[in-house]
Amino acid sequence: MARTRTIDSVFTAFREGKSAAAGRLLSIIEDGGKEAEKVVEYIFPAIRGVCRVGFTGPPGAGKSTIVSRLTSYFREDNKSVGIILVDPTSPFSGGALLGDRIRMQEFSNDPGVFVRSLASRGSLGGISNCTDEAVDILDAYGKDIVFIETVGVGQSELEIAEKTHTVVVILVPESGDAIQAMKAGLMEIGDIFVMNKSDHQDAEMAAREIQSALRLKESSGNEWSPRVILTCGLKNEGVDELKKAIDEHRDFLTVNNLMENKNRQILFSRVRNALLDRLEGKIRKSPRVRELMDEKMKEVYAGHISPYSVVYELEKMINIE
Ligand SMILES: Nc1nc2c(ncn2[C@@H]2O[C@H](COP(=O)(O)OP(=O)(O)O)[C@@H](O)[C@H]2O)c(=O)[nH]1
Ligand SMILES: [Mg+2]
Repeated sequence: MARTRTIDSVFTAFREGKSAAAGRLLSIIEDGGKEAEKVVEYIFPAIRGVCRVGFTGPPGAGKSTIVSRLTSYFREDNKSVGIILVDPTSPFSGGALLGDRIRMQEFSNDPGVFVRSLASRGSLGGISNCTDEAVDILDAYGKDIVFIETVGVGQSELEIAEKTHTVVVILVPESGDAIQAMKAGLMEIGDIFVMNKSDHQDAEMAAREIQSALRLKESSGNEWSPRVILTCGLKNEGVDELKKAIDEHRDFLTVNNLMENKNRQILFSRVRNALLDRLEGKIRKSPRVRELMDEKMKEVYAGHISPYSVVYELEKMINIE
């Protein structure tokens, strides 16, 4: 009872626009479980499909620097901004969290900016990260735009495209990023490419490389042609141009009636990913699956049956047509 009252009072405070309540809801989401489901059910009717911009690229490319610079430009434009930093606890990202927190601190006295870092695990499905739910909260909270920064390691880089309206890929000249980006599939997902650290001598050439790689895959029709923008996060150069490109991409989606479609894609992949996460969790935890595997693997080890025959049998047991 006491618990129910507590969460209801958090909802009330949230409706009144209290940022502490938004923070509390985000923590509940992060913890997962039944309480988190309740928050999702409560929030969902209030979401408006807020504009989401994803920032991805290798660690150290300057994503956080650019995101905080951009935030200032959007604030000058009177837009309220939500910022989600995904996966700061990843073993790969090490000290990213501390650095990001320090960088974003400049907004701590601005009620128009809400910054939150999220651990990648422990959400509704038990496995997936809870970025979608966190964006819902910032959406329902009334933010005009939400920035999502990935740590830029592994899957998170590509997943961001399924969660956002606009993807900004941030690269740097020094590490052969252009080639890495092509290999990692980043060229396919970027709406805007930022070559940051333009104070480095190779920056212009690296930007041209990206430009020509894009030209190779450019298709005809009225599709968006990805932009390439040179920036210097340290000196705040080119960030105004990036702001303009983000606005233009949103206008492009709106004018061409693509917003609705994007919003549907975001919801569709969200349901699919949550389902896959949940199924995976169930399969991992299922004692029946475990038993059957223990039993059958002995035969696989002995070379009597193939690994696939075990898979087929497990599949039959789970029984999804
Ligand atoms: N030389 C140079 N350094 C930059 C620039 N932008 C950011 N940095 C530095 O690069 C480092 C990593 O930046 P950060 O924003 O944390 O990168 P993230 O890991 O992609 O979020 C920091 O030390 C920044 O100060 C730039 O334009 N030029
Ligand atoms: Mg960062």
